[in-house]
Amino acid sequence: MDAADPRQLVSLLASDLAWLEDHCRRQAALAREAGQLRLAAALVRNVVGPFLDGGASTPLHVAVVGGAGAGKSTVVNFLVGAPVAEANPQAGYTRHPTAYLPANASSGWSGHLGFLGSLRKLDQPAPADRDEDVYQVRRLAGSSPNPLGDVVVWDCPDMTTWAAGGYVPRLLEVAALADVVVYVASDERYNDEVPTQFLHLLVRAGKAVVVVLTKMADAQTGRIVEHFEAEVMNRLPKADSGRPATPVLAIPYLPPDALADPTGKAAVYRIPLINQVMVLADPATARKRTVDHALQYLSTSGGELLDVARQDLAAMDAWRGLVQASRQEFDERYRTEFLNGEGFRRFDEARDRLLDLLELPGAGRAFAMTLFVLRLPYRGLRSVVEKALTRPAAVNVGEAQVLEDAFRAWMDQLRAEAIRRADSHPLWRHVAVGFNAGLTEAAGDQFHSLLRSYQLSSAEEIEAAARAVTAGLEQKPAVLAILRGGKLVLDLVAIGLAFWAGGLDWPTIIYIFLFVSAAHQVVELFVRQYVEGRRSAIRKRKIATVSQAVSGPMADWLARWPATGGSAYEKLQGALRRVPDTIAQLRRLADPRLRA
Ligand SMILES: Nc1nc2c(ncn2[C@@H]2O[C@H](COP(=O)(O)OP(=O)(O)OP(=O)(O)O)[C@@H](O)[C@H]2O)c(=O)[nH]1
Ligand SMILES: [Mg+2]
Repeated sequence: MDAADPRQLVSLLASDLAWLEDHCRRQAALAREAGQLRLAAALVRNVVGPFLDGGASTPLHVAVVGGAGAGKSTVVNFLVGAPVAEANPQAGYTRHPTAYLPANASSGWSGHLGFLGSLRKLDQPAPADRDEDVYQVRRLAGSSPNPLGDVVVWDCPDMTTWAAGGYVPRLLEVAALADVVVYVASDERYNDEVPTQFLHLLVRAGKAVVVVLTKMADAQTGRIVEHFEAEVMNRLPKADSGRPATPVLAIPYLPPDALADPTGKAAVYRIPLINQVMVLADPATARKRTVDHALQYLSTSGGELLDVARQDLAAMDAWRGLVQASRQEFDERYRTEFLNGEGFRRFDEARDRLLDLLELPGAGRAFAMTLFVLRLPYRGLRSVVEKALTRPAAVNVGEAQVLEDAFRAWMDQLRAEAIRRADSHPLWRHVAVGFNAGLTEAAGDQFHSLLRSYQLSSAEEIEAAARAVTAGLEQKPAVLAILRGGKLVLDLVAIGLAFWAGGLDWPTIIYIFLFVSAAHQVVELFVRQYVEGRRSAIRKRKIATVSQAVSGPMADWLARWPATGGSAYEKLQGALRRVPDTIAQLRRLADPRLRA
């Protein structure tokens, strides 16, 4: 997979992130996370993709961002050195990004696949308040050379709320593209929450940032910068060695004629700004830094980006947990309703066969028959007692029936629980709806196919286990001979004891009846014990087999169900699995070129 085409990797990662972003946008509480995912996807499409494609010749990009009416368009004019961007007293006037570039610079960079995502390039100039997913490229007419060189300066819409799904993504696309971000905040709103969060995000994403505070009274400049440093900058993630420090500049409230003449009357404010941007927009290093930081951000915050799926994963875990818990109830029901009442009569036959086997064959048969006759009174008496003591066995419901009933109860429980939790997370609703739309039938089909193969193997297994009770002995004549000999000795001892106790008198007859029966009873006890052991072993085997061959695979099937059939959860799982992997691959592809 390492040899994968970078373009494929870029579009795979971008589409996975886009899918996650879309998934977040459906949940109002995750608007900010959706913004982060958009920024990540835009870093991949606008920065990493062109770099891997060999886009070294593309110009540097400077994006001017900030809250509504902060003075972004005014700052753009300072940067390009002419009042070209429409500054407007109506806050939130600029609604789509506009790129300003020198008259004869190439704009071929905008043709890169996936560049600026869903934003369409306008062919004709349009007013800055056109509220659509578009961007425009305007060439500067002026002949005065810009000290910044061939940089592209972007005027952007504001980001006063993350939930402005319509135009915040337009801003994020350009912010991701930028090699330098100029963050503008006006004196009365420099502390606003959302723009500040946005600034944090940009710094964490490794962007080189210049802060410009605007519109304060001249005398207030120092105080406001200080306050901004304390309130906003100090809370930013600390700059590490690889990240440039963030300078903070101030442009006080200027008269309109100064605004209209950035290179003349406003030059005293423009020059420090240009200088700071020039330091960060060094053509030799800036692009590699942008790419390197983008990849670094993607690698280190990949996990955090995927955190947006935390609730979905928790809901999936809860579903799996429920399936497993109810599976145990299924097993338990099989045990109590079937196994505990099931006698496995084949083992009674096996016991009788085993007793029979211990009797002497051939010439000894007459002796065995004699003893059999001697035991008749005892046997008769015992069967009378047994009949009186044992209650008739309850009719045991067949195994298949018990399994069917337990399965139906299992499904009913899952369905009831899914309906009960339907409002807590979309996954439960998905399952609840599924139960009304084919899940019950599909689960039934799955269950019956598991049941069929289980039943085939199960019948054979019981038969084989019952046969094994005697088969082992039949194959070992020596052991059988020893056991038969033992039984013969026991019978002879019983007879001997009878003579010893009764002498040659009539009570001996009674003693013989008694002792021979007692001896047989002892043998029968051992045989019974042995066969019972076998019977309970098969019981254990049965529950293990049902669990392994029926309820286990069934539970797996059910647990997986929400993430199959092209559902959102299937895509979610796929995206979660792929994203870290794809980022790592892109990093490996980019690293040698970044170090070159
Ligand atoms: N007089 C004066 N007006 C200023 C100054 N800076 C900005 N403005 C005015 O404030 C208004 C907003 O400035 P813009 O540059 O349009 O602000 P923006 O951030 O681009 O605003 P949106 O695009 O609407 O979000 C405009 O009418 C500017 O002319 C200044 O220093 N002096
Ligand atoms: Mg504007």
